[in-house]
Amino acid sequence: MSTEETLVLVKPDGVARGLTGSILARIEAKGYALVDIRLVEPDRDRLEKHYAEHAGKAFYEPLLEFMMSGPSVAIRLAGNRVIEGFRSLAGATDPTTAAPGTIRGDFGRDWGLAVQQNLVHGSDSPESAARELGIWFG
Ligand code: YYY
Ligand code: MG
Repeated sequence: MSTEETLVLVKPDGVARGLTGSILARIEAKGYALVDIRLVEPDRDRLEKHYAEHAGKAFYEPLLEFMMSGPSVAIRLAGNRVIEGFRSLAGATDPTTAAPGTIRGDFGRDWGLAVQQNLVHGSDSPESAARELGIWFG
């Protein structure tokens, strides 16, 4: 048993579409623990830190613009293997191909916009989780 923490974001599309409650319900039904939760309107500096690994990629600027388009809900989530487990709940990055039953597969699709609006973020490793929790809750 190794309890972990991860950073989950309900991205601006999820908040704007009124899906925060539905997404939280899935997280709670899975049995993960909400340690902290807040509504955040991140500035560019915070997002550059958060998405540093993607700097320079074609989707980077549209991604930052999208992430500044409205508030996100930041969640500090705890549980055994929660990093891997939330990524599994979220589904594949591309919401068109994300499996039905996942958050992205059930609620997301390709809206024909410059950025994939895929509703949620989840840290991808213990190192990413520690770094990202510092950025959003530090
Ligand atoms: O971890 P995850 O969110 O599933 O994907 P990443 O590869 O880390 O990309 C971060 C973020 O960037 C993704 O959620 C949507 C956006 N994105 C994009 O707009 N276009 C791509 N080709 C890849 C990623
Ligand atoms: Mg990622």
